[in-house]
Amino acid sequence: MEKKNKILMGALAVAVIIIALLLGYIIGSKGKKDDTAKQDVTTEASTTDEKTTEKTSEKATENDSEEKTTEADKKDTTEKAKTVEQYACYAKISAGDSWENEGKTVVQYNVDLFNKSKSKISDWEIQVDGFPTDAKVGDSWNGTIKLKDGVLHITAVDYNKDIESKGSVTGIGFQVYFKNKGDASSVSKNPDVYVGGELYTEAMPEKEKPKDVEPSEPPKVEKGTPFENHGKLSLKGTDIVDKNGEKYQLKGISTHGLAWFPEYVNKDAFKTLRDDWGANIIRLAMYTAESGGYCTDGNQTNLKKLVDDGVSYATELGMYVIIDWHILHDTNPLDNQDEAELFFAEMSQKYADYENVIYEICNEPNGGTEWSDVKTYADDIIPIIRKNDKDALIIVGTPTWSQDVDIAAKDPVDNPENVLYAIHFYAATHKDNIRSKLETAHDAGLPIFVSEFSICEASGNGTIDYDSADEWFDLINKLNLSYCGWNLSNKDEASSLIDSGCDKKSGWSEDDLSETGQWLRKTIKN
Ligand code: IDC
Repeated sequence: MEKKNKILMGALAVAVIIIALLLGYIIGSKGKKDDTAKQDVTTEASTTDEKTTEKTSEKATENDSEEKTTEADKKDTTEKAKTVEQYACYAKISAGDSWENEGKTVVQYNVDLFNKSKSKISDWEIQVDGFPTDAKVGDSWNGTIKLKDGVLHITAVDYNKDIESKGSVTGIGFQVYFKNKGDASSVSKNPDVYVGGELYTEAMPEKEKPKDVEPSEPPKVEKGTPFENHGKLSLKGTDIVDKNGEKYQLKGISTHGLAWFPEYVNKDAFKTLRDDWGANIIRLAMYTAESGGYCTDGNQTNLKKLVDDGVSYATELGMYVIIDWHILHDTNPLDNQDEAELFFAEMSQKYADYENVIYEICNEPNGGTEWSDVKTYADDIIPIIRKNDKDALIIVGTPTWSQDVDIAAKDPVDNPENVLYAIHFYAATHKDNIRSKLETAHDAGLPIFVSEFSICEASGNGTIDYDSADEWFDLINKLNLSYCGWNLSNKDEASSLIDSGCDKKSGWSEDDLSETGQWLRKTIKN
């Protein structure tokens, strides 16, 4: 009897241990899975396995809450989008126009592919899932499009097979015919990118943190200067107003590329522009992608020193000053967004206590860059500046070399306080059609800044059109717009303000100025 009991007890103990071990295993592996999912969202996934886990868990969430598009769902999508962007190579898809045709719903899509990795890629393929199996592809451009079993495959056409490091293929477009209205809603917003047949999973290096810089103490401001009289500026409707709430107009000059004409960043030059021309603002144009650009082969330390010097001189002279992130060849501000984030974090920390500094966050988006991309960029950069500088004026560039203010007016940035939008014109090229964009946007209540213009052709050279220039200025003055004329240099081109035969770096006489220079001086003075 005794022995039997002992055996029974022993068996029971073994069973308890086995159950405990099993439970432990189940709990443990569940915990592990949750951790992986969490990690996928917050840090870069580095192996194919991790990405698969992430996809499965995402699909599960999608199915669970099919009907409810709650805040949580939205968050889930943005978090996924972030994860996708952490891959060195990623694609973005956006649905554009949609219409009915022969009983089908046609949706037009745009896809952009970015290669942020350190190497050139070729043999790429983008896959987008979630298409109904009965959907059909219509017209397409800039890509070879195939739809098979609900997955859309995009491969290169002959001219866009190779994508350089930091390069992109933008403007891939196609139309899809859906049998039922609403079928398009299942299309994935996060395409997968394959390179050489492999899912591209090379992780981006972790984002660099902005350098902590000491806020600079503003220098003493000269008496009787524009800044002393008008102080901190802000927006009231579409108008810039001064510290007393009175309408104010900024009138001034843009430097040429800081890297190319650094000698004009000197205090006497700015003083001449203030005292002899009547300018109250200087724009410091720092190219990001041309030769010597901040994000290409430029010396960042030297460029930042030029910005610093420019800001100091302008501030001592009681002038306002724009720090211009001069994108041009880098057509889409998203291309160098990481650098822009670091730059504006640093600048806004440094100049947090200056009340005369204005930030222009992307000179001229172009090359088909859509407003939605510029807005995405602006909605990321503006909060970075605002963290340090709560109320400085900020200027946002607009598509088509800062002409499409009418498009921006339909969908302004998320935090519009003290934000203006750039319109740029070159009077001999841009006439009524751009002026009417300006009026449309202004009528819609959009605050606008003419942060760059000249009176010659869009090349910055060619003939001057004084009549068109007059029409522009009638409108500028009627709408109380602020402006900066391009460019402070003696380069042999029509837009340069100093005559190409003049070597003086300040104290110019009328004869030292180019035709454009003479015109602009007169215009500002009046
Ligand atoms: C031009 C300069 C020219 C320089 C060129 C570089 O005038 O000397 O070689 O850039 O690409 C803009 C741009 C501005 C251009 C200017 C004239 O913002 O950088 O400057 N322009 O082409 N938009 C419309 C015209």
